[in-house]
Amino acid sequence: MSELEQAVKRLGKELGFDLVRITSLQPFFRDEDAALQRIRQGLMDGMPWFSEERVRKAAHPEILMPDARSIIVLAMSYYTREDEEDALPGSRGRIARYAWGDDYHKVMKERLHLFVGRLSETLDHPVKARIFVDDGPMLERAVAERAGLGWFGKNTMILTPTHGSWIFLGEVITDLVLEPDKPLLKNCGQCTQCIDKCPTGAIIAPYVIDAPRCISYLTIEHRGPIPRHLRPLVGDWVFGCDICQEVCPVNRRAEKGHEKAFTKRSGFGVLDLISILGMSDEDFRDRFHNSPIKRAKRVGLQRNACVALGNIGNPIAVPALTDALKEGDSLVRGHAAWALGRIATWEALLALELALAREEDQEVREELVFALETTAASARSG
Ligand code: B12
Ligand code: SF4
Ligand code: SF4
Repeated sequence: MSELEQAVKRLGKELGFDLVRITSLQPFFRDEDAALQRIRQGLMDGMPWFSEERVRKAAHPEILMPDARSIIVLAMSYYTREDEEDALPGSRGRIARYAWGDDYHKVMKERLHLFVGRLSETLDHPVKARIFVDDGPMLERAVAERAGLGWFGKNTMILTPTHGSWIFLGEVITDLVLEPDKPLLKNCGQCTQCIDKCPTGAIIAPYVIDAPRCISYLTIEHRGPIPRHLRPLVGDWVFGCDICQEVCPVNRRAEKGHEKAFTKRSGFGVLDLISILGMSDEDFRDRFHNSPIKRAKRVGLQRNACVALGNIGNPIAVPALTDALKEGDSLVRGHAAWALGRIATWEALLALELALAREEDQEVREELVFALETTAASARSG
């Protein structure tokens, strides 16, 4: 490694990145084929922005910046300290760890701009660069794998020897001529923990996710109703899912991260779902300002809260769900009906009957009828 690569890596570390590696602009043929195949097989359905055109650009990074010579890939750990949680027992919804702190897009992008600026100062000439953090045509995990930052786990996460998979990735495409690092020759061996423990069976083969079945997709990206057959499998997750990372043995020895922006905000590890149901748009904006959770939007998070409350099954949630059935948006009313049907106390059934008498939206009526019919059927069989 020459002085230039050493300077690049030193600077990245000084700015708080935990891992810094380099790769070339060679095309990513295997990943291009895999991604195109996923799209064609419907495994990326619901994310129209993940298009064939985007994959082609991403797999041939020279298109992104014609005079580029290298890609620097930088990672930051978000595996930070955990605190006690204070949500009410019986109404706790889980948030994926990556969303416990500030929005990583902003934090990483600002830091990467600083990195490029400092690099130009250090080298005493302007460095040409384009920056990516989960927001453009870049196959970020393929880049990280080839740069030797980590290896592909069977859950499709990049696993790093030091920080496990609890990392965010960012890339700088640059005109600097840098010596590429070598890929790590590691893999998961015989382990299949993530595949076995995924509640929805979304990891349909090693290195292949059926995104429309993944709880992370369902609770963050998906708009509209959550397919009914998947709702019971979502458990108490209301934003993202960490199961295939929590069960991963590589993550058991992961070092903690140091980035303050990613430390958990108070009440963000688990959310109190009853208070979520009563939120206005303004409350939502205030509470989730500069948080990844804002991506779900108020209605999406309330929909998710209903599903989780239905799965938790605690009658403590019945009054809040009954209010949501009266006052929520139609998407929320439909999911509140489903949740009340699962809880199925007499108060819940009464709320469903009363709602059916006044509800005009056809889809919500259908949810109400379904909830009442399934509770009646289970009462008969019980
Ligand atoms: C779309 C997307 C999603 C979708 C689809 C997930 C998916 N697997 O594609 C959804 C919404 C479900 C999602 C969920 C999550 N995501 Co996401 N997501 C992305 C995004 C924007 C694109 C990913 C992509 O290109 N998918 C296309 C498919 C085809 O790629 P792939 O699944 O990685 O599969 C590769 C392998 O199969 C490989 N391959 C093919 N054949 C073979 C054979 C062998 C032997 C091997 C080893 C590999 C291999 O080729 C494929 C292409 O590279 C990236 C950011 C980016 N621009 O890259 C973030 C990104 C991947 N997500 C990230 C995170 C943190 C998550 C979540 C953990 C969030 C959460 N806690 O809820 C979950 C994890 C779910 C999971 N197990 O993947 C991080 C991952 C960091 C890491 N350590 O890997 C990224 C990189 C964002 C970032 N900048 O940090 N995500
Ligand atoms: S994030 Fe959850 S649902 Fe998605 S693949 Fe991993 S374990 Fe399965
Ligand atoms: S759980 Fe096992 S198979 Fe899955 S990513 Fe981790 S090491 Fe690989």
